[in-house]
Amino acid sequence: MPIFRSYQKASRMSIKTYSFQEVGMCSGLLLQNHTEGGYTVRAGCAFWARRILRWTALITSLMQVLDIYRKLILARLFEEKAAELYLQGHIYGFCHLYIGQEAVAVGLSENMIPQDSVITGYRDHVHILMRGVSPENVMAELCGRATGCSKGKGGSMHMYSKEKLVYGGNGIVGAQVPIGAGLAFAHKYRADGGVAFVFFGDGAANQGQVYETFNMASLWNLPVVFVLENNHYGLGTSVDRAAAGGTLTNRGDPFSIQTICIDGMDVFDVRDKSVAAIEQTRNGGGPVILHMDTYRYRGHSMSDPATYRARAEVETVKKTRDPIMRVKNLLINDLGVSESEVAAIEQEVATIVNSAAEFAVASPPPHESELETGVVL
Ligand SMILES: Cc1ncc(C[n+]2csc(CCOP(=O)(O)OP(=O)(O)O)c2C)c(N)n1
Ligand SMILES: [Mg+2]
Repeated sequence: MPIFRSYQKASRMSIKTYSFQEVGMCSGLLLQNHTEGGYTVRAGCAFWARRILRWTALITSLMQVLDIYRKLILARLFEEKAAELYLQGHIYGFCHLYIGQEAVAVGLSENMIPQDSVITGYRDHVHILMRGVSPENVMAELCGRATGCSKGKGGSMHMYSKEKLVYGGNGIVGAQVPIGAGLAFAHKYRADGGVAFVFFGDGAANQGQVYETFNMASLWNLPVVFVLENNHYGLGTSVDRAAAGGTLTNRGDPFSIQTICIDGMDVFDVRDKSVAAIEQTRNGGGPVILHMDTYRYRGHSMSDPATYRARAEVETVKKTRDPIMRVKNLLINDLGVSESEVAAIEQEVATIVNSAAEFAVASPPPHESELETGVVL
């Protein structure tokens, strides 16, 4: 990252002095002068325009990295708070945490547009947060409160938002995949520019309905991005014991669906390796599979002590591949952001998460009159 190193001082100075728009406008003006202005001014302007454009790019990059870090921290702290509320008895039933896998949902959210729809399994808290549903509404849903995004009737596994086009939160393994193809069909039919992001796990990848869906999605050239979150375990069974063929990265081959292999613990790999494929799908190129090599730190759900794997395995992943640690190191070691600036972001997000928990716990349960609304009887 030499370009970052050499300009880190300039970018850090600039970020404190100018807003992104100010610097962008300034460089635009200088470029205009360069084309229209007199001889002497021209040379100087071109020099400064180039410099400012470079600074603008750097500031944009730095701001993007800071924003991504904030999102990763939100995902991690939100899930840690959910675990705390579960143990305190505020959350009932199942609660599947996303700790360790944050880079997948965060990185892909960078490439989504508001018209896109999202559907996933039961490990869904972070997916809906990344679509912009507030931490208050998601935490309230976890606690089964009327202020939750599914009015307190879905809980941990069934997060929905009509406004943000999030279609759950589905408890039946793999069931979201054909529904996701239906969402993609709707995008195509309405020509609304959206694509359907369909998340599913390595366990779900052995389900028959997934392959019926691949077949149809490919035949009908649907705008669907299949995101295979391979966290290496389906409940307590490792992918090596559950999936024939030694890999999940060729599962789209019989249907002529391209698979892109991505390090799902590296948010920039997720963002950058998926961007072209998503655009291709958006522009009529048909479905694509993004294979995310990721890992969950906790058990399958809050009630799973995860005794089927060695503690050392988890510790090694935490030490060598943690998605948050990677971005923190980039910020501090390569982009010149100080440890206290990073800590301030963490504190700011912790405050948001704490007040979301307070909001959720203080919210009322759903009213009796809601008993038969929003459900198919
Ligand atoms: C059709 C169906 N079969 C079995 C189950 C029980 N079950 C719940 S979660 C799970 C494992 C799924 O693993 P994976 O798809 O890898 O997702 P992850 O939990 O790792 O995110 C199973 C078998 C279920 N919910 N639905
Ligand atoms: Mg899994």
